[in-house]
Amino acid sequence: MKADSRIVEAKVIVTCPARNFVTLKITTADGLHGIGDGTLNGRELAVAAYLREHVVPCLIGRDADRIEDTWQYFYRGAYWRRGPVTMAAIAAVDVALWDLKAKRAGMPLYQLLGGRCREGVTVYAHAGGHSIDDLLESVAKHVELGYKAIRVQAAVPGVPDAYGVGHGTKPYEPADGDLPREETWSTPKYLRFMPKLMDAVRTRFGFDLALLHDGHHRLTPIEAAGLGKSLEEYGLFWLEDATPAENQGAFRLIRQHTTTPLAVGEVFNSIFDCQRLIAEQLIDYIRASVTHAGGITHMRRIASFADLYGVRTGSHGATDLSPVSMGAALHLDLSIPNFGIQEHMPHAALTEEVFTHAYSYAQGMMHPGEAPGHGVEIDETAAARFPYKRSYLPVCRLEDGTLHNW
Ligand code: EZ4
Ligand code: CO
Repeated sequence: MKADSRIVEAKVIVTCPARNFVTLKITTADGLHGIGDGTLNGRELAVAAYLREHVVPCLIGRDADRIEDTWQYFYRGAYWRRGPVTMAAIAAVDVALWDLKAKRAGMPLYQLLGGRCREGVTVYAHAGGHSIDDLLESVAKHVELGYKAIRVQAAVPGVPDAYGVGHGTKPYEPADGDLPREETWSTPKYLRFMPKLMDAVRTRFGFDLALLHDGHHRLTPIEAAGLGKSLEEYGLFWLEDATPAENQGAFRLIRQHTTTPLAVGEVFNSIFDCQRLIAEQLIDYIRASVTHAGGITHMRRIASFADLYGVRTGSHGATDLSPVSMGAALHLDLSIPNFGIQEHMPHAALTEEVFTHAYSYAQGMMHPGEAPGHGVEIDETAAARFPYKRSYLPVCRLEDGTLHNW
């Protein structure tokens, strides 16, 4: 059949197999299709409407082969630039087009991106516990599964809702409320507890295991500096989201006080969110993701820029990014020189009923597989069985009731 890359259909699929996902499926005149993820946790329908009402009409008739031009069309052409909704919508288009182009070329996406730079993608898993002992068991389970890098989070004595710990025996999955759940937080209790936690993990597992920790934006810069300092002897792989980064200069203060490596950026949507952080070498890992930062096209730009300053990538890979996002991320991770690590939070079994994927995990590493495109497909019949369900992330308050960063 003669190649005809004109876009004839673009469909937005919203489905909730264990959690909500927004998927864009683009079909070309010669019958090929590509899919992209546009999921924005807790604000899913805003992206779906943005795509349906404002993006899809402009896609019909465009040449799917013109990926960069299409990116520019939706970024510059919209006049209103950046923002999480816009950039997730652009990402959905961009990843679908890269998927299509790689399928058309008959190669896995990483080949189209320049080929592999390494054997596989080192990933880190989440361990969590209601106590230090509980956490140690969770770490042990992940070590058994072959993980070489593990994020450790545990309940903090005296704090009802520490970040990163599941409810009851359920795994940690924060978007669980029909309305936002309210959590309570105490920074002083957390800061006193953290060295004890890390000490217990190092005592049991030694120093070969890479340990990561997520502060989830809850500290001020000076508190973050203190935490980094108090954890130096435990040799963390990174301290994540130590403080919010709207003010990029805030990281200078942390940097001046500690050699604990810093990672930030899972909520970033543009290269301009990390321009200073990278150029002034205030961070070590940039956590932007394919879905939330404008797709493969924009993530490649961020990664290349970061490479100039010795900053490596460590993309967000939570379950609120769909398997499509994970597939795309793994192709990018494999093909860029300054890859650092990839977050891996396995999806629920129900999610995997709707999304099939060529990527796989073994012995602490993932590989995107050799299927043409990014290797992830959506089963639309299965997707239709799981209608959208409104769910919010929690909000966080200090003990005196002040609204804080979740
Ligand atoms: O809490 O994606 O590092 N991972 C994280 C995530 C976030 C969720 C929020 O939706 O911080 O687990
Ligand atoms: Co995080």
